[in-house]
Amino acid sequence: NTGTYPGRKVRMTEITAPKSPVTAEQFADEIREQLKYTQNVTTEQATPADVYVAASKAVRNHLADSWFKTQADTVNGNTKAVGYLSAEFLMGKQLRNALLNAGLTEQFDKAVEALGFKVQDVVDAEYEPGLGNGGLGRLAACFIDSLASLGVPAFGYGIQYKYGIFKQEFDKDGKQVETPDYWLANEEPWGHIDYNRDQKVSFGGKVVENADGTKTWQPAWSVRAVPVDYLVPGYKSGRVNTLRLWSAKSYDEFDLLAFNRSEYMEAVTPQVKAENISKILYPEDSTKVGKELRLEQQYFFVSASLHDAIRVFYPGQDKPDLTTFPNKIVFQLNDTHPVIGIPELMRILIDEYGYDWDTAWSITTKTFNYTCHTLLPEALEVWPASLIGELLPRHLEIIEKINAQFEDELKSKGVDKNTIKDMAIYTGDAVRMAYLATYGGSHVNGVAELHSQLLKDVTLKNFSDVYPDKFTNVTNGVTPRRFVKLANPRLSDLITEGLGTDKWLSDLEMLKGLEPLAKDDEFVKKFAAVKKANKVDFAAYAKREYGFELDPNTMFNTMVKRLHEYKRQSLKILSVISTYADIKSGKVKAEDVTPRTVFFGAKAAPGYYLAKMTIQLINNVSRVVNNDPDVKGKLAVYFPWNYNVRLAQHLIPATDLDEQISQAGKEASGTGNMKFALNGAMTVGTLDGANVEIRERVGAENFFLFGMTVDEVEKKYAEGYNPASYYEADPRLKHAIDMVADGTFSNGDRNAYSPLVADWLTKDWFMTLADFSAYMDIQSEIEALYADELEWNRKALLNVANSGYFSSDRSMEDYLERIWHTAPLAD
Ligand code: H2P
Repeated sequence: NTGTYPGRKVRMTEITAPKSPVTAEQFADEIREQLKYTQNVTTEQATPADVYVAASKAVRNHLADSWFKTQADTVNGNTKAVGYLSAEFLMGKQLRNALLNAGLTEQFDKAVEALGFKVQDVVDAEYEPGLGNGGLGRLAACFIDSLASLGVPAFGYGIQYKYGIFKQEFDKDGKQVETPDYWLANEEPWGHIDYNRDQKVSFGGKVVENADGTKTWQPAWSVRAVPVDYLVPGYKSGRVNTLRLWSAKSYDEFDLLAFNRSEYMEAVTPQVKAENISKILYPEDSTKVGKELRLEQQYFFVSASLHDAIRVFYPGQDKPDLTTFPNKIVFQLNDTHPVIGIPELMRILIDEYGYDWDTAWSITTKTFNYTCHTLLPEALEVWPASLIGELLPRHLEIIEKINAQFEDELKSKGVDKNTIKDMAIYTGDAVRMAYLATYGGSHVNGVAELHSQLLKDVTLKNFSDVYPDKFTNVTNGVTPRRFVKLANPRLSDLITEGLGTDKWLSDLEMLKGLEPLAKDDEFVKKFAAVKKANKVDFAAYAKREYGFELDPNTMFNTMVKRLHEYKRQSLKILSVISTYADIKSGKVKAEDVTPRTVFFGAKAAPGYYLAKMTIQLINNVSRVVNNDPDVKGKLAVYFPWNYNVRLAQHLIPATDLDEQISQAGKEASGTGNMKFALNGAMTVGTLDGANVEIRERVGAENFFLFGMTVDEVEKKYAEGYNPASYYEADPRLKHAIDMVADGTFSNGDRNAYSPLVADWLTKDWFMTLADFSAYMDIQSEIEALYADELEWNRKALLNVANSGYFSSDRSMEDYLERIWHTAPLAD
């Protein structure tokens, strides 16, 4: 059923932010005051960075009353709150978003000018916090934005890493170099450290049995979890929620005895050990190193958050009735990272509050739900039991008991012995966190229809057979405030003009109203002009930030996402090489070439060898292609380093063609695909993740589909996949791979990429080679359409008109209805 959609299920609390809470003059005064009394500089002495801090604090002050009121209503109201437990929140810059939601954008712009500064300089002074790896962390940020905008009481709970995702640079050979991202080097005006709401989190030690049979955990060491609060202002909802990120501090700052013995390093060991916990965000794929620290991080933020929720909802109560806990707050486990929360809540209830096992279990299962974000088995965390035993001995006991209860339950349901063994949460050696989450919570969801189906059919099949009602789907979404309104003001204005209202920003399905305008050539031309102007803007940005010389008259073709083999950046770069060869050899006539600028943006996990080599290859293809006069004006390749939310906000609105080319059955959802469609890019993609739903909604004729389906992929694995046969069969592919192997992109060094080439020809687990021909073939279709500017833009506009479903507001409504069973606060 595509084409007709139910209207909003949850009505947004239409509290419009006061039209003009202050005038520009008043806001300028507020900035002056902040400069004077908190920054302690005069307006004359102030730098743009000072003004940025002062303005940010002034905006924060404007949101304070709504924040307090929301907190009070959250605790006192009878609406259940949502706790979103996530190891990552990739927030992006805060100032513009806060201004938008506080209704202060214009006042800010005018005030800054009046103070004698350039708006751009002030906004640029904000340093983006990189507290996430990619889509998973950015999704969490979109979700909390939507919850606040819907007026749903919610807490984001996570970690305030001192170092976010590494800063990416490229060396002279095009290799990725990682440097620490010390984002807190300068004053950070958004997070408020609340030392008085701290929590103690303990580790190690042993469990002793008391005379009455109860257990006492005697931990070996503890750290202090200090919350840093970020405001999460809703758009026109009058609500401001809280993102509470925990920072680890030591209880023993300093060992004075050791210091007095001149053992200066030893003296600070406990401090270093404690503070290491929130030191750095783990790159998702590095599974080998630092397992212990990663588990410490997970337990640290989850334990602090659960205790915090009890503090918030039962203020000042020594013996709260925690059987009501699931009526106060429902916790969403964002992937397996916070799943240790299940045994932790059991421990809190039993050991700290004296509940019996069955009561504790009933509370716990009602409290948690689990979202899975992957189909790659290696991304479902499995912890060595020995590690859990060492770090969290009481939790290991509880997990064992949960597992025993689970086995009994399966037996009583008639599940056979072997299946029970396959389903073990605790294998004796290891703990499978995804299984623990599935059994220990009420619902499990995937993040797109296809993904949720594959979870049921493959990844968690046994569980879905036994507990079919637990499984559901919630397709991901993105916030239109950041990714359309802030990122693409020109398009936003045009949409508002087309619809005659700006209400679409809180009811994105209204974009459907643009559909008839796709028949109006004048409107389509305006739409095309918006894209063109965005490309010109991006060219200026790329010149300023990266020194690139871009030609906005070429097609802008973009692939941005974490670097991973399954996402298949290799497929894109091989096709670029093939096109390069064809243009250079004259196989394609100059007049038949569609001039293109190809952009890559991607970070590779520091320990991921082939991903890093792919980056090196892309950079060197870029170097060779961009310096070759034979293809000048026809093909260019750019890899702006350090892809982040800020760059996304500039690049997405300027893109004509977006690449979503993962192997079918591997990308859980994708959210970049949604951002591009909403910003009027066409997509070339496989039938994978949310691509399937995007294509369904925008129409097959407005989407460039290619490649194998999930079933075809499975069949090929079963038959035995031989990548070399594809290399032999398609001369374009053979030529492209040969060029990588013969030193064309490594100054003649034939060994530079041999591991990559060997992998392609002998393994190619994600079947890049098998999809290459289909990918090349669809390019001619793409180019034919691009030649017809009006038609291209008509289709791109239809993408915008039919992508309203992909708002994270809609995702939140689905979670509310299918999983959380709660609603916005009453006014
Ligand atoms: C992951 C998945 C994406 C999904 C996203 C949010 C882990 O993000 O792979 O398919 O859209 O979570 O659910 P990413 O690959 O971008 O790190």
